[in-house]
Amino acid sequence: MPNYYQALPELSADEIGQHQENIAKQGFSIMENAIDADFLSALQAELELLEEVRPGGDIPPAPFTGFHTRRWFDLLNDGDIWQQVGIHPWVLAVLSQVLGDGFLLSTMGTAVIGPGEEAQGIHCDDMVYMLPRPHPNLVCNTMWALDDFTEENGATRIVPGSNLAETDPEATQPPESFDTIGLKMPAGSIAFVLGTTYHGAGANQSNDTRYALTINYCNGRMRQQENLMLGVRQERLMSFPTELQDILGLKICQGAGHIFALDPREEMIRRYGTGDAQDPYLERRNALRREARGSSEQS
Ligand SMILES: O=C(O)CCC(=O)C(=O)O
Repeated sequence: MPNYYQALPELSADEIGQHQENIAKQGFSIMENAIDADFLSALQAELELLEEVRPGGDIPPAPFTGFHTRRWFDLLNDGDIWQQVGIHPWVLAVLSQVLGDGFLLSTMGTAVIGPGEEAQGIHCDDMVYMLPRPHPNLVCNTMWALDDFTEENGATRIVPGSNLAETDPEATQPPESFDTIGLKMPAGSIAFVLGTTYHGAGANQSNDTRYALTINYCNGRMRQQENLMLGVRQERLMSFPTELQDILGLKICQGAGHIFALDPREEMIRRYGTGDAQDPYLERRNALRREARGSSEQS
């Protein structure tokens, strides 16, 4: 597997500061040229593979998550490329300023939106924690544009400055009633969307599918949205890059996350060694997931 970040220049302190300021003031910030052409085509190929092994995505059609949208999760059990997705150097550099030391990867998903999909309800990604505002930054999502994001194909809708609102949006309010802008950006861009920012996927009124990833991070003291520590097969987890292990939770964050009061990795290495990158159970897990999807659609 090539290292897709080998040729990526470092973000300067000024660039990091600018993204931090944009995120604090308007709730979002866009980084163009963050994913190069080879990385984009490798990710496209991976999405095609997912369609083959788990057709239609991992969750059944539903109003909030969409009727023509394919969302795959548990991606760290899939191709090795997902390990790189979790640790984009520009993303990590900005997030360490936004979420603080010890932040975690919270959930990795796809948002592959087909033609005819209606606009998603406007929401905030940290509503999952149900904490009153204002509160410290708990969540920051990153939207990976694998295609150009346009007004027509469902670019994410954002309410600029809503990260400073005193309350979360009402779930019953129709998306059109919010004063949104489209997060227009060229393929290869990554946008930060703060957990308090009002947003939702736009309607896809084009004839093409909009391909995107949503890679979401949280403050190190919050529970991860996806059960990544249990979900990733432990032997495989121990073969991941240290940086990824750290943000999955294999690093103590201000006293939280220990095993036997020690860095969890010490005990994990004792139990599982330094890892086995091969995944004999992957096919079985994909078959089980297909079966579960099939029966949930029949019921
Ligand atoms: O796909 C998008 O543009 C936004 C996705 C989103 O906000 C979500 O799924 O919660």
